[in-house]
Amino acid sequence: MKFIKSTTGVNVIAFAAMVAGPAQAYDAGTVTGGGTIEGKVVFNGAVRMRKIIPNKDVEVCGGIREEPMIEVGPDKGVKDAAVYLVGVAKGKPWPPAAKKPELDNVKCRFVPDVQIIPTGTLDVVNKDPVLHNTHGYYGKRTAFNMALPNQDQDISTELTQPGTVRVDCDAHGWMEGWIYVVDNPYYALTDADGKFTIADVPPGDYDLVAIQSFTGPIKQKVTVVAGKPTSLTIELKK
Ligand SMILES: [Cu+2]
Repeated sequence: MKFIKSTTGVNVIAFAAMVAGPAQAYDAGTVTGGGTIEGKVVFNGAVRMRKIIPNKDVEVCGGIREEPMIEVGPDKGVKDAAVYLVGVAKGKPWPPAAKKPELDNVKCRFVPDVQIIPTGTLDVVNKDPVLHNTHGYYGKRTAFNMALPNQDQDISTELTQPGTVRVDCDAHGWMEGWIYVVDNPYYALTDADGKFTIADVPPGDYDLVAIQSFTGPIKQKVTVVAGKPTSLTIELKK
Protein backbone atom coordinates (compact mmCIF):
# COMPACT_ATOMS: atom_id res chain seq x y z
CA MET A 1 0.00 0.00 0.00
CA LYS A 2 1.26 3.49 -0.71
CA PHE A 3 -0.04 6.99 -0.25
CA ILE A 4 -0.54 9.31 -3.18
CA LYS A 5 -1.61 12.91 -3.32
CA SER A 6 -5.01 13.48 -4.89
CA THR A 7 -5.88 16.57 -6.90
CA THR A 8 -7.75 17.99 -3.94
CA GLY A 9 -4.61 17.84 -1.86
CA VAL A 10 -6.04 15.15 0.39
CA ASN A 11 -3.98 12.05 0.94
CA VAL A 12 -5.75 8.97 -0.35
CA ILE A 13 -4.71 5.36 -0.15
CA ALA A 14 -3.88 3.66 -3.42
CA PHE A 15 -3.16 0.01 -4.04
CA ALA A 16 -0.66 -1.33 -6.53
CA ALA A 17 -2.40 -2.15 -9.79
CA MET A 18 -1.81 -5.91 -9.55
CA VAL A 19 -3.16 -6.23 -6.04
CA ALA A 20 -6.91 -6.09 -5.69
CA GLY A 21 -8.13 -3.90 -2.89
CA PRO A 22 -10.20 -5.08 0.02
CA ALA A 23 -13.75 -6.15 -0.68
CA GLN A 24 -15.95 -3.26 -1.69
CA ALA A 25 -18.85 -2.62 0.61
CA TYR A 26 -21.90 -4.37 -0.77
CA ASP A 27 -25.16 -2.54 -0.23
CA ALA A 28 -27.89 -5.10 0.55
CA GLY A 29 -31.52 -4.12 0.22
CA THR A 30 -34.82 -4.95 -1.41
CA VAL A 31 -34.76 -5.74 -5.13
CA THR A 32 -37.95 -4.92 -6.99
CA GLY A 33 -38.43 -6.24 -10.51
CA GLY A 34 -35.32 -8.36 -10.38
CA GLY A 35 -34.51 -10.84 -13.11
CA THR A 36 -33.01 -14.31 -13.00
CA ILE A 37 -29.90 -15.67 -14.66
CA GLU A 38 -30.21 -19.38 -15.25
CA GLY A 39 -28.47 -21.89 -17.39
CA LYS A 40 -25.99 -24.61 -17.76
CA VAL A 41 -22.21 -24.90 -17.76
CA VAL A 42 -20.90 -27.45 -20.25
CA PHE A 43 -17.55 -28.94 -21.27
CA ASN A 44 -17.18 -30.79 -24.56
CA GLY A 45 -13.49 -31.61 -24.33
CA ALA A 46 -11.73 -34.73 -23.16
CA VAL A 47 -11.89 -35.40 -19.42
CA ARG A 48 -8.39 -35.87 -18.08
CA MET A 49 -7.78 -38.11 -15.09
CA ARG A 50 -5.44 -37.35 -12.22
CA LYS A 51 -3.57 -40.21 -10.59
CA ILE A 52 -3.36 -39.91 -6.82
CA ILE A 53 -0.55 -41.80 -5.13
CA PRO A 54 -0.62 -41.36 -1.36
CA ASN A 55 2.94 -41.84 -0.13
CA LYS A 56 2.30 -41.47 3.62
CA ASP A 57 -0.46 -41.93 6.19
CA VAL A 58 -2.07 -44.45 3.84
CA GLU A 59 -4.10 -45.97 6.67
CA VAL A 60 -6.00 -42.66 6.82
CA CYS A 61 -5.49 -41.32 3.30
CA GLY A 62 -6.33 -44.44 1.31
CA GLY A 63 -4.61 -46.06 -1.63
CA ILE A 64 -3.77 -45.24 -5.21
CA ARG A 65 -6.70 -44.02 -7.27
CA GLU A 66 -7.66 -41.93 -10.27
CA GLU A 67 -10.03 -39.00 -10.21
CA PRO A 68 -11.42 -36.86 -13.04
CA MET A 69 -10.07 -33.31 -13.14
CA ILE A 70 -13.52 -32.11 -14.18
CA GLU A 71 -16.84 -33.82 -13.42
CA VAL A 72 -18.87 -33.96 -16.63
CA GLY A 73 -22.29 -35.64 -16.88
CA PRO A 74 -23.62 -37.64 -19.85
CA ASP A 75 -25.11 -34.48 -21.38
CA LYS A 76 -21.83 -32.54 -20.89
CA GLY A 77 -23.00 -30.58 -17.84
CA VAL A 78 -20.17 -29.65 -15.46
CA LYS A 79 -20.64 -30.23 -11.73
CA ASP A 80 -19.19 -27.76 -9.22
CA ALA A 81 -18.41 -24.93 -11.58
CA ALA A 82 -18.68 -21.57 -9.84
CA VAL A 83 -20.78 -18.93 -11.58
CA TYR A 84 -20.82 -15.40 -10.22
CA LEU A 85 -21.35 -11.76 -11.09
CA VAL A 86 -18.41 -9.39 -10.70
CA GLY A 87 -18.48 -5.96 -9.13
CA VAL A 88 -22.12 -5.77 -8.09
CA ALA A 89 -22.40 -2.88 -5.63
CA LYS A 90 -26.03 -3.18 -4.66
CA GLY A 91 -28.81 -5.78 -4.61
CA LYS A 92 -30.48 -8.58 -2.67
CA PRO A 93 -29.52 -9.54 0.87
CA TRP A 94 -27.00 -12.29 1.50
CA PRO A 95 -28.70 -15.66 2.00
CA PRO A 96 -28.87 -16.67 5.67
CA ALA A 97 -25.78 -18.73 6.38
CA ALA A 98 -26.60 -22.32 7.39
CA LYS A 99 -23.29 -22.42 9.23
CA LYS A 100 -19.95 -20.68 9.23
CA PRO A 101 -17.88 -21.39 6.13
CA GLU A 102 -15.68 -24.36 6.87
CA LEU A 103 -13.01 -26.37 5.13
CA ASP A 104 -12.50 -29.83 6.60
CA ASN A 105 -9.60 -32.21 6.17
CA VAL A 106 -11.25 -35.64 6.01
CA LYS A 107 -9.29 -38.76 5.08
CA CYS A 108 -6.75 -36.47 3.41
CA ARG A 109 -9.35 -34.80 1.21
CA PHE A 110 -10.78 -31.34 1.44
CA VAL A 111 -14.48 -31.34 2.25
CA PRO A 112 -16.04 -29.63 0.46
CA ASP A 113 -13.42 -29.70 -2.28
CA VAL A 114 -15.15 -26.80 -4.05
CA GLN A 115 -17.10 -24.03 -2.32
CA ILE A 116 -18.15 -20.41 -2.70
CA ILE A 117 -17.96 -18.26 0.41
CA PRO A 118 -18.45 -14.57 1.21
CA THR A 119 -15.41 -12.51 2.16
CA GLY A 120 -14.78 -13.05 5.84
CA THR A 121 -14.03 -15.91 8.17
CA LEU A 122 -13.21 -19.46 7.13
CA ASP A 123 -12.75 -22.23 9.71
CA VAL A 124 -10.23 -24.90 8.81
CA VAL A 125 -10.74 -28.17 10.66
CA ASN A 126 -8.65 -31.33 10.87
CA LYS A 127 -10.88 -34.39 11.24
CA ASP A 128 -7.97 -36.80 10.83
CA PRO A 129 -5.53 -38.23 13.39
CA VAL A 130 -2.60 -37.13 11.23
CA LEU A 131 -0.90 -33.78 10.62
CA HIS A 132 -2.29 -31.62 7.84
CA ASN A 133 -0.72 -28.34 6.83
CA THR A 134 -3.46 -26.45 5.03
CA HIS A 135 -2.10 -23.82 2.67
CA GLY A 136 -4.31 -21.47 0.64
CA TYR A 137 -3.16 -19.27 -2.23
CA TYR A 138 -4.55 -16.34 -4.19
CA GLY A 139 -2.58 -17.13 -7.33
CA LYS A 140 1.00 -17.53 -6.06
CA ARG A 141 0.48 -15.44 -2.96
CA THR A 142 -0.24 -17.21 0.32
CA ALA A 143 -3.69 -16.44 1.70
CA PHE A 144 -3.25 -18.63 4.79
CA ASN A 145 -0.88 -21.34 5.94
CA MET A 146 -1.56 -23.37 9.05
CA ALA A 147 -0.30 -26.55 10.66
CA LEU A 148 -3.03 -28.73 12.15
CA PRO A 149 -1.25 -31.55 13.97
CA ASN A 150 -4.19 -32.66 16.09
CA GLN A 151 -7.50 -34.33 15.34
CA ASP A 152 -10.50 -31.97 15.71
CA GLN A 153 -8.22 -28.95 15.70
CA ASP A 154 -9.94 -25.87 14.32
CA ILE A 155 -8.20 -22.69 13.18
CA SER A 156 -9.99 -19.75 11.61
CA THR A 157 -8.63 -17.39 9.02
CA GLU A 158 -9.89 -14.26 7.29
CA LEU A 159 -10.31 -14.17 3.51
CA THR A 160 -10.84 -10.49 2.92
CA GLN A 161 -10.35 -10.39 -0.83
CA PRO A 162 -12.70 -11.75 -3.48
CA GLY A 163 -11.06 -14.19 -5.87
CA THR A 164 -9.97 -17.77 -6.32
CA VAL A 165 -8.14 -19.50 -3.48
CA ARG A 166 -6.43 -22.79 -4.34
CA VAL A 167 -5.86 -24.93 -1.27
CA ASP A 168 -3.03 -27.45 -0.92
CA CYS A 169 -1.67 -29.49 1.95
CA ASP A 170 2.06 -29.20 2.54
CA ALA A 171 1.99 -32.66 4.18
CA HIS A 172 0.06 -34.46 1.41
CA GLY A 173 0.98 -33.17 -2.01
CA TRP A 174 -2.06 -34.64 -3.76
CA MET A 175 -4.66 -32.80 -1.67
CA GLU A 176 -6.36 -29.99 -3.54
CA GLY A 177 -9.35 -27.77 -2.85
CA TRP A 178 -10.88 -24.64 -4.34
CA ILE A 179 -12.58 -21.73 -2.61
CA TYR A 180 -14.20 -18.95 -4.60
CA VAL A 181 -14.45 -15.88 -2.37
CA VAL A 182 -17.19 -13.45 -3.40
CA ASP A 183 -18.13 -9.93 -2.32
CA ASN A 184 -21.75 -10.05 -3.44
CA PRO A 185 -24.51 -12.69 -3.10
CA TYR A 186 -24.97 -13.22 -6.87
CA TYR A 187 -23.28 -16.59 -7.21
CA ALA A 188 -24.07 -20.27 -7.69
CA LEU A 189 -22.32 -23.60 -7.79
CA THR A 190 -23.54 -25.84 -10.61
CA ASP A 191 -25.36 -29.05 -9.75
CA ALA A 192 -24.59 -32.52 -11.14
CA ASP A 193 -26.29 -31.57 -14.44
CA GLY A 194 -24.26 -28.37 -14.75
CA LYS A 195 -27.29 -26.20 -14.00
CA PHE A 196 -27.39 -23.01 -11.98
CA THR A 197 -29.78 -20.20 -11.06
CA ILE A 198 -28.96 -16.72 -9.81
CA ALA A 199 -32.13 -14.94 -8.71
CA ASP A 200 -33.28 -11.40 -7.83
CA VAL A 201 -30.73 -9.63 -10.00
CA PRO A 202 -31.43 -5.91 -10.47
CA PRO A 203 -31.98 -5.23 -14.20
CA GLY A 204 -28.82 -4.13 -15.97
CA ASP A 205 -25.60 -5.24 -17.62
CA TYR A 206 -23.12 -7.42 -15.76
CA ASP A 207 -19.86 -9.28 -16.10
CA LEU A 208 -20.38 -12.95 -15.33
CA VAL A 209 -17.58 -15.38 -14.56
CA ALA A 210 -17.80 -19.16 -14.76
CA ILE A 211 -14.83 -21.09 -13.44
CA GLN A 212 -13.75 -24.66 -12.86
CA SER A 213 -10.29 -25.66 -11.66
CA PHE A 214 -9.30 -27.76 -14.70
CA THR A 215 -10.51 -25.35 -17.40
CA GLY A 216 -9.95 -22.04 -15.63
CA PRO A 217 -12.33 -19.09 -15.91
CA ILE A 218 -14.42 -17.68 -18.71
CA LYS A 219 -15.92 -14.21 -18.52
CA GLN A 220 -18.89 -12.89 -20.47
CA LYS A 221 -21.39 -10.05 -20.53
CA VAL A 222 -24.94 -10.69 -19.48
CA THR A 223 -27.98 -8.43 -19.61
CA VAL A 224 -30.72 -8.90 -17.06
CA VAL A 225 -34.23 -7.70 -17.86
CA ALA A 226 -36.79 -6.90 -15.16
CA GLY A 227 -38.91 -9.86 -14.12
CA LYS A 228 -37.54 -12.20 -16.77
CA PRO A 229 -35.15 -15.10 -16.90
CA THR A 230 -31.97 -14.74 -18.92
CA SER A 231 -30.94 -18.17 -20.14
CA LEU A 232 -27.30 -19.02 -20.79
CA THR A 233 -25.28 -21.97 -21.94
CA ILE A 234 -21.68 -21.41 -20.92
CA GLU A 235 -19.05 -23.58 -22.53
CA LEU A 236 -15.83 -24.04 -20.59
CA LYS A 237 -12.81 -24.77 -22.74
CA LYS A 238 -9.37 -26.15 -22.11
CU1 LIG B 1 -2.85 -33.18 4.50
